[in-house]
Amino acid sequence: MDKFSLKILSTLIVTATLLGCNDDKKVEEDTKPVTQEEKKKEPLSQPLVSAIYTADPSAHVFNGRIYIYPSHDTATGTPEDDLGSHFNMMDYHILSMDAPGGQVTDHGVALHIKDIPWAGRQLWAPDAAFANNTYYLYFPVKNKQDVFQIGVATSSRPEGPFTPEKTPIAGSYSIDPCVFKDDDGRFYMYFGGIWGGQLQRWTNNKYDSSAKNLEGDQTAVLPRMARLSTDMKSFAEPVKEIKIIDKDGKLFREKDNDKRFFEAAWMHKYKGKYYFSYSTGDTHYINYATGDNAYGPFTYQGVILNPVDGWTNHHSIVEMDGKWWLFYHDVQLSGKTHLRNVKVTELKYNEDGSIQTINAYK
Ligand code: FUB
Repeated sequence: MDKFSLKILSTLIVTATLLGCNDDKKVEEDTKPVTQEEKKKEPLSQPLVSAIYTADPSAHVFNGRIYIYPSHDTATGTPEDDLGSHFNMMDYHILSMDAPGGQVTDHGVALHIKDIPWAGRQLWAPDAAFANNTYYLYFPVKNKQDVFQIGVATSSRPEGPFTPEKTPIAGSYSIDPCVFKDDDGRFYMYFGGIWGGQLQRWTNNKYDSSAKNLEGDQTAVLPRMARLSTDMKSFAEPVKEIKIIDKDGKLFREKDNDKRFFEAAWMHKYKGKYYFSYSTGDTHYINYATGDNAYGPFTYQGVILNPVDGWTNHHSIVEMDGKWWLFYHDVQLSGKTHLRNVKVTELKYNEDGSIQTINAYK
């Protein structure tokens, strides 16, 4: 079968699947026709699930199985705006599989916004960790004053259901938590996202609702981090900025928007080095920078993932049985930027520890 016939066949399968999908009934009316340009593109990987829309995949290996903690995109009809109001998610579904390429299980609703007492709207990109014989789900959501904070919920099982704490993590703000366990057993949370993620409104850990997006020569907003207490529900230290520097030791400016941090922090360790990766948002790259300890500074190295279809680019990196995997998303199923689908592909390192850049389309 040639590539074009394959594309038609996969479109038919996807359409048939979506027609059978109860959860996102507005999918059909929201789906745009595939453009001529898209017809030419062959995706590197296929969506892991197609019965629901999923995004922002944070993957972890728990008990020899891969668990994916994604956002659950839904077509709520919320009008699109520059603050991302159309990303109006209400719950989380955890996915799992034996290994990349294996059958994917959707474990159903793991946490719903109605069960989070302090939540207002928009459950965005979550992450998870295991400690104290407990699974912790970390999630950003706007509080009732419309300010993003980060909450935590617990479960005895990696797939949930999760029970949320009654209040957000004290001192937390903005979006996209990534919780990283270092080799000494300490856990750190990396977080933040500018523009709709509100990070530009936080200076010295104080909120200013009138703060504007930065411009031009201004030093770009820096991502944040804090070590977690052993209870995994609080910060053990004040939130700090993380420096991402170029090879000359200089911080990026806002106009360096193909390199500066925007959102979607992820931390992993490879051969003793700390790899801090992130999305550049409006230029749509997943970039990385490396450092010698969990606090940085991190020196910019390059691009992990080139832009994908859709506005957002968001990822996680996980090792299983000696191979490394990049989880990411695009909008293959819907063509709509707020109705995404998670995917996985292998990630490879060069001998010198640099990461081989991935193109999501052949
Ligand atoms: O899914 C909502 C937001 O879009 C995430 O928090 C960002 O990282 C971007 O993917």
